[in-house]
Amino acid sequence: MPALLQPLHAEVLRRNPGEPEFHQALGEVLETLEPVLTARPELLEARLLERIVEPERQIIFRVPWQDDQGRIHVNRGMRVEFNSALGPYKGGLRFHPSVNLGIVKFLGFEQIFKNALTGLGIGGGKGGSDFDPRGRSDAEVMRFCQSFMTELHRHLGEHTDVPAGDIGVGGREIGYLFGQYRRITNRWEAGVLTGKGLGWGGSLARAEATGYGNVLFAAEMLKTRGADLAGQRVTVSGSGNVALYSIQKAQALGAHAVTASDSAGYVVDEKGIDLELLQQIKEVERGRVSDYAERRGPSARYVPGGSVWDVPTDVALPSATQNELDADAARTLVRNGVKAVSEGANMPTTPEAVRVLREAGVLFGPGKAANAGGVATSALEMQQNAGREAWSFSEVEDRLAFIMRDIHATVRDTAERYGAPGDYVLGANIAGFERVADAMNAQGLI
Ligand code: NDP
Ligand code: 2IT
Repeated sequence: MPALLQPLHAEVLRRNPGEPEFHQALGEVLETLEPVLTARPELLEARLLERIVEPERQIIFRVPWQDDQGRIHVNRGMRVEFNSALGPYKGGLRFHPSVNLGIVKFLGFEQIFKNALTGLGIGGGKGGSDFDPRGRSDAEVMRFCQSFMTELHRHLGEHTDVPAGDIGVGGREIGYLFGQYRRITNRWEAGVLTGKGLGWGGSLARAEATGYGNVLFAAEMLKTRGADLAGQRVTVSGSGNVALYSIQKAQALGAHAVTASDSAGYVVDEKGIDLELLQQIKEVERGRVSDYAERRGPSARYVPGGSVWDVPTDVALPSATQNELDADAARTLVRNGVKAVSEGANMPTTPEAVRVLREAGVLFGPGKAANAGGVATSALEMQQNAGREAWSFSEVEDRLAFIMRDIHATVRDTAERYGAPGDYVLGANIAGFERVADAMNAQGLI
């Protein structure tokens, strides 16, 4: 940590005890900001960073609900409204038993800079609950979502705070949440949530956008070294929204996507993942990657437990969860000749692993830049809702591709301008920070 930022760092740790993921996300950003604070003392003087690290508002609430047997459960709901200098708070909701305030804060903090990088006028926020949807019936998930929204609705609005999906929150959950918001408010306010169904205000290509965007980002990185994604071997972790559409786009661009995983294990399929089969199992049956291996035949091998990063690859796309790729995994990837790692998930690579990759000269795309296609397309959904329009798939996809190329160029140029060519982490953090800090500075002491 640069000496200049040590007091601030210590103060944030003191004020947010027991939140290791938030500390990690904060540390990763602070470590890269010295060059911009030195070059632009007005930002230091205005204590912009001290203000940005403190959420504008944090909401924590009780979510009582009844299961199918009539038993009563109580979960905790959260929304951290981190920064609205550039637009309404924007960011997903995560339903997973591991969710706590520190995790929501880390995600909300990352979201500020990610959303700034899209250039689309969205602030940063994140929310969720420690509710575990695994094994719950549709009726139980609906009752939970209705109870969750019964409290959260008063904090939302198309100009105030606009949630979307994240781990454990997909089209089904957004539907139940939207229905309850509409009942309570008596407003058909499409722009209050994104990731909606296509028949009622959703955008074509939103479901695909995060995975597609990350693959486009990886392709842009490879291009800077004269390489093409076509023909490369690609490994993907996870088997949810981001993973599935990363596999689809990688295959469409001529790469060989050979893995998927979940929290129980991974599958490696030397013939390439059969996406139709995996989608049927994951999206329709809500099954596991072990089911895929069973049904796919001899080309697929299921490895229970274990690390998907043991599989040799050219391009690795971690797309499951935070800290899933550690220093050992990074060393294995390097030993196997990996060329690029691009983060579909938020903070999947540990700081030590990032160092290992950087020292080995591996291209590394941080999630703030690489997975920004999802939230960017959420902003395009809001734009369509505001104009009561529905754009074609190719229109949305073309805009997404333009945005991803623009983010890549911005991040690269920023890294170069601040004396660290090729450092996408520094470039993304500084470019995002400057946009937010400049807006806050212009808006007075906020
Ligand atoms: P999904 O719920 O659709 O899928 C999550 C996947 O990750 C599942 O395969 C799940 O396996 C696995 N996973 C989740 N938690 C763990 C864990 N603790 N250990 C191992 N595996 C785990 O979520 P998404 O695909 O939407 O999100 C994946 C990542 O991408 C997250 O980091 C999210 O924040 C990030 N992201 C998502 C965006 C979006 O638009 N959806 C946008 C940008 C980033 P299992 O079923 O076994 O839990
Ligand atoms: O991490 C993320 O960027 C998301 N989960 C998507 C957020 C959004 O509002 O679309």
